[in-house]
Amino acid sequence: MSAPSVTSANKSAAYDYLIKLLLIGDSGVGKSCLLLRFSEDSFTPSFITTIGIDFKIRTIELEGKRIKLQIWDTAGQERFRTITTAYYRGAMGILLVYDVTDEKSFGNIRNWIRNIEQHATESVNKMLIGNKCDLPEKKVVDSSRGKALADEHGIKFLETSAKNSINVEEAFISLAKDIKKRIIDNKDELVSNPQTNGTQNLGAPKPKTGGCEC
Ligand SMILES: Nc1nc2c(ncn2[C@@H]2O[C@H](COP(=O)(O)OP(=O)(O)OP(=O)(O)O)[C@@H](O)[C@H]2O)c(=O)[nH]1
Ligand SMILES: [Mg+2]
Repeated sequence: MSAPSVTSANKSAAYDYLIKLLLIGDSGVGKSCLLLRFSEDSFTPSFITTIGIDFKIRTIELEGKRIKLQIWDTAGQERFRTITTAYYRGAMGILLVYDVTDEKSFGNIRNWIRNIEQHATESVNKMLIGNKCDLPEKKVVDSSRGKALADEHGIKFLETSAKNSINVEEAFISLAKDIKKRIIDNKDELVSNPQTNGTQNLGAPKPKTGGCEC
């Protein structure tokens, strides 16, 4: 009988903090592709629309701490709205995604912001993402308009390409950094891993072990 190489206790101790992020925006803007690029560094040109909700995990290191990012990918389609809005409350950060080649998806960002105001916690960190910047010939939403909308709401803005891997790391990591700063300063909702030596337990629930420990 061979001994297990990694116990579940060891696995759960492999990070110091858990940060929960959420991707929202119209169907087809590239939310799932952004997440696939960030979590597995891959891209697929075929469109497989998300049914309800999905998530992926990636652990990063920030200032000497291992941060486990649990990233929830919502379906943009209207028919899943009840399911997807139920996930807003648990999010510490939200990426609002539009497609730079699709005017309507940009116009709808105001509706998505309203949804956040109604369903997320007030302090949630937000970031505006204009995806598909690898298609300059099809671009209809000028960068200055994205920047102006983000400034209006006091949030960060980046144009990305899941296809060509432009600014994808930057977007997720910049948002994670802002959340780490906000929550460690306020010492409220950040989920610390009680099995990691030397990490403050900030009083949040112990993360589950097994199943999705990647
Ligand atoms: N050119 C280009 N195409 C992209 C990019 N990101 C996504 N796409 C394409 O856009 C289509 C939709 O991408 P998805 O990631 O499935 O869109 P989504 O926002 O998750 O859509 P829903 O799950 O329906 O909400 C797919 O055909 C992708 O290949 C990008 O950065 N550049
Ligand atoms: Mg999707």
